[in-house]
Amino acid sequence: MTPSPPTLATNPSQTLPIIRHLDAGWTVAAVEGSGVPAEVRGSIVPATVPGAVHTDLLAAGLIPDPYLDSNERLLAWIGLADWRYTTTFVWQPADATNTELNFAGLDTVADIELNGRPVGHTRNMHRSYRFDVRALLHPGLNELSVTFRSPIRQADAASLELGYRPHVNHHPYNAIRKMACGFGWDWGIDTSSSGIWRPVTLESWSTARLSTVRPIATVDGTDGVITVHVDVARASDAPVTVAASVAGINTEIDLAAGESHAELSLRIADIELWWPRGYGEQPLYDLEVTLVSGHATIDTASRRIGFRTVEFDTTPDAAGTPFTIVINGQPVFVRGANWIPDDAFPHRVDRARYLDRLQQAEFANINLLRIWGGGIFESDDFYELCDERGMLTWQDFLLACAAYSEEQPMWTEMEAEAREAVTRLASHPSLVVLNGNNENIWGYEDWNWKLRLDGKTWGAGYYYELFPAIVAELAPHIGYTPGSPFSPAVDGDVDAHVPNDQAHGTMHIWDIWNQRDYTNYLEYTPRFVAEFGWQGPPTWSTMTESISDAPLTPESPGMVVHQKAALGNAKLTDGLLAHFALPNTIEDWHWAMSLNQANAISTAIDHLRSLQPHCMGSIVWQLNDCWPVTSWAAVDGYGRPKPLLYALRHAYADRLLTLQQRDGAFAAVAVNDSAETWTGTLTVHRLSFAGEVLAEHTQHVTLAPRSTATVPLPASVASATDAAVELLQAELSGVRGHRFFAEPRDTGLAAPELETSLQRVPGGYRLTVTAHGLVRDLALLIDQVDPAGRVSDMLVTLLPGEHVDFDITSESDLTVTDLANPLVLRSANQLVALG
Ligand code: BMA
Repeated sequence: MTPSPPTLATNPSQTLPIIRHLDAGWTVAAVEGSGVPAEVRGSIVPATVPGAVHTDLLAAGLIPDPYLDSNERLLAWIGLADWRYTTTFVWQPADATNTELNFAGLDTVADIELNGRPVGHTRNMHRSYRFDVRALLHPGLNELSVTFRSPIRQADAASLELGYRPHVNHHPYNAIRKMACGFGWDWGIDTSSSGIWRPVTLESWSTARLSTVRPIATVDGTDGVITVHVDVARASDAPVTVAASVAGINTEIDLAAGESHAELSLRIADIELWWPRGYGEQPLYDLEVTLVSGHATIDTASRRIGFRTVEFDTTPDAAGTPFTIVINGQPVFVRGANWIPDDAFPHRVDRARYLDRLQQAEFANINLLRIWGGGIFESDDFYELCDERGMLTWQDFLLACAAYSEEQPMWTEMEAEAREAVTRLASHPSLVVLNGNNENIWGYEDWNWKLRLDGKTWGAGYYYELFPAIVAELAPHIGYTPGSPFSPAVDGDVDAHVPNDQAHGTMHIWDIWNQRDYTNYLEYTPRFVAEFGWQGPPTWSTMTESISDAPLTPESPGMVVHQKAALGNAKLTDGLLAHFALPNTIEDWHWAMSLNQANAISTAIDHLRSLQPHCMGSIVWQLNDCWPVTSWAAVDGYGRPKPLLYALRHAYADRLLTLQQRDGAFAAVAVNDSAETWTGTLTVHRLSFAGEVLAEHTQHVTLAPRSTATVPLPASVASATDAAVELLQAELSGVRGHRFFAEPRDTGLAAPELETSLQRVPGGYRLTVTAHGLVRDLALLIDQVDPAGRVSDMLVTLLPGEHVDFDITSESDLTVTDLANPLVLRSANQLVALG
């Protein structure tokens, strides 16, 4: 089927640029690739723009869903083929003197032709490309084609041209400017896809147009100062005027013939500051920029800006070098999560999906998302939503876990993409950190890269020279750090301490999970942790919707395709055994690994928060997934919350009460990360599993806003008589913290005795669960009975006689029998009673 071409009318009387979306009528066909199967070879397939070849072939019924079973392997031929996208459109010459084709994103190595004549060649997914095509267009029907070269072959060829450099995973993603995780990652499907991943437009204009608009909003006393940097593309020497307005303040600058840059300055008195969520409001100001020729407005642009200051406090102290993000003079403890592309085919992530994911982050009390460097510079939709909601953002430059050539053509590509991204993102008040790379400095120093590089460049010029210079020039109001992790050098001596030094700057903790049990998080006393994580499977419904193995086991064929981490299953098992016995059914395995993931991360976060202000950041790896997979994520690849999301919600709550070892005994640590004072009587009970109070300590405590209090406990409370059947419970104005004296498998947790009652409420149900014995980490795995269902809480510990209400959002008909099913209503007790 060849769709009929759309007719594009032009309007000569219009003086604004005429922007036409070339999103219709596209087809795609394989043009080269010996592995292309017969049913695809020769087929002309309707294509979606923006899109990707995989999703086009899927929509045409020519391939199965790459996310299911072992289909990833079956579809490996796609990345080895060349693909041509073609469309036609009707065009008539208008008064406009200039007509340009604007590609917002091409993935990746592409040749563009218009009416059979070359327009351009592109090699960078992270840039946009604009071509003057006026001379190539003709009245009537025009044909546009974009031919993508196999990204695998292109990356391989480039790796030979540039010279081998170390990288993780199986393809040399560091030789080509394509989203690194698109070639597969330790949580990512290898699609090696191609496509027109962002919109294509045909833009006609005369005289001049706005080419970049970059507002820099700063704070001067109680005033806001905005400097708007505007670049104008010109078709003629006619004088033009650039005008800017915000909050009723206007200014303008005339540009004479030959001038193409304007810098407009506006001062607004008594501005309201933009604050991160949890610290205040997010007032945004509308900035309008217009380009005027004579009396006509010939172009406009708008941005929503906010006023905030950002500093990193890295002043050395007695313990080393902190890394504290300070917003408007207020130090912020970062309760963060790392963010990866939310779909392996990123064009599928629309604004509604970003919003859904951000709401889940907010549910988990997260205040910062770090956009990791193996993915993309996130979209305007993402950043606009973060601005509106006070979600701080940290954007990595797109270099991850690899060494990178600093020679041409790489240097020019890096510079071009960095300049474009920083220019685009500079207006967003949520963006507070720009970061040179993910783990490359660490890798260079500690992963034997120096030997393998044998003197070749590895990226230092980007992290220490190019990127900081670009940030200083284009976005001086955003902080810059050369890497994550990054331990700053003492007095410029780069050898003064090793990278990933917990006493200095940011660190990643990965020996826990890869080699050691999660209780070892407690050995660390870091200043800021930008990555740490623990794996768990996706939710049950996501796992079983995407994998149809029979029998389904952790190592059945589909399951191993959906476990990408090196020795992932062995690490899951090793990491479980200190806490629970390894179950023998897939249902119990799934619950045990999900719970262990949640417990590992709670252990880390409770500890890190109890160390503040020595430690001022915790960015968990990772919030989201890009397809259904066993991974470190809190939200799975189909958008469903894993138990970990609830653990984050508890551990990242404004007010946290936790029991930690201090000087060889348990102490209660209260963390008040709210703007209000927290005061009351702290009660700590040593309890038997039967609920008897064996010892008690009470103390009045007052915590100032953003402060921590440590209350040592007397030995009568802090030490158990029988560790197997006792626990500590701390309580302060309704906030609780629990600590068991022994690992679950070494305790006498009995099979859960639960009583349930169900009530219909608007939008769903309320399930009330009453415990007749101690129940640890009670969880309602709602997705097992309603894959679209959501529940208000999980991982609740109840003493005998206590109850909890689970509020369920669901449109399904559910019964109390469905919900009380022991495969749905889960607890740690079930895993102990097992073995
Ligand atoms: C770090 C991240 C990712 C990776 C994660 C889990 O290295 O930066 O590259 O997915 O660990 O291994």
